Amino acid sequence: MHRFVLVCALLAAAIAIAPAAHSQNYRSEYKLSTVLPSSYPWGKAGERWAELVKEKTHGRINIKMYPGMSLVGGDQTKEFSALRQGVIDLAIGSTINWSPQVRQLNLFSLPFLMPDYKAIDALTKGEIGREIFGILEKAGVVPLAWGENGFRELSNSKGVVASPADMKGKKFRVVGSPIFIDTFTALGANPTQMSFADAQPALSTGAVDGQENPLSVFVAAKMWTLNQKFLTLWGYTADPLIFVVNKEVWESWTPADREAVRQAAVEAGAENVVAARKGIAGADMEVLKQIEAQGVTVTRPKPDQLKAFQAASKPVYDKWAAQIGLDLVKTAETSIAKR
Ligand code: X2X
Repeated sequence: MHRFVLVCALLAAAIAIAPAAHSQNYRSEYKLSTVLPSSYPWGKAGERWAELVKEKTHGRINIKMYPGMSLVGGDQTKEFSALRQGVIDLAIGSTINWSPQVRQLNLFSLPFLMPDYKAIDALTKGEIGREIFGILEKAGVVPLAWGENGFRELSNSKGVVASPADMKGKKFRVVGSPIFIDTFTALGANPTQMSFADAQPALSTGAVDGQENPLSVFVAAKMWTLNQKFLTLWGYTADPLIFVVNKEVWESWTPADREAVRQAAVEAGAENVVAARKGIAGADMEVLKQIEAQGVTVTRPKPDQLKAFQAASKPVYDKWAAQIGLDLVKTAETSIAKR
């Protein structure tokens, strides 16, 4: 009887001190990786996530943002591995930059898969969104929410690009998944892969003629100052962003704090999608007007010109659909058709 009372008392004491002991194990700072700083919607999303987490956990979880890939020596393609290894605690990453480790993320880089914003939403908010989160969990990270970098538009210093013939002989900086090398090669251009940090001096000196990035990035980087005077709105791919946490870090938090971090990611992600689309779609064309006011020639390929880009890149679509997984690609195509 005595022993039973003692055990009960010890258990009660253990339960009473458990949450306190747990949050004492929290680190004083958690490192959040992003490619772009807070002058871009992407970095702004990082700041918001940190701010909302601080608020919702009453300061128990303190996140510091490290933009510019400073935690991985500037190499965007190493972010996912660093996140898995715990060099990075949290990240808001582009599907493109994680594609070298998670081949299914190349889905979003299939040329001309997503014709409009509803198509992006049909993927991220539907069955594909859930499947991709399942794949990321299996890869050892905890995905929480979707954000957006955006439709990637083409710019260059040499002249108007309205059809694949105009791509010939032009050198383009492309991002870190090999599918981009394949696409630009199929379109007749000269692609070369480099980080975003290296792209800016390369454009400025003319080592490369052009690049592709969302308009929110084009504007915030003032790409017209990097000789980018010709812009083609072809919307050939779009990269969503994904909010994730390292698994061990996640498991070190109390269930209530995990929920707070998830909620904060969902809120910051929703705000991020709105910011990424602002001024480039629908009735509000403010960002495009700003770009044109800088003397940039904006070209909108006609339907038959878009078809020519699509036809030229079709072999790349088919090759990569097989690598991504035909079932996943079929599900995506069906979701988009039903949007
Ligand atoms: O490197 C790029 O072009 C950027 C900033 O868009 C990505 O990280 C995918």
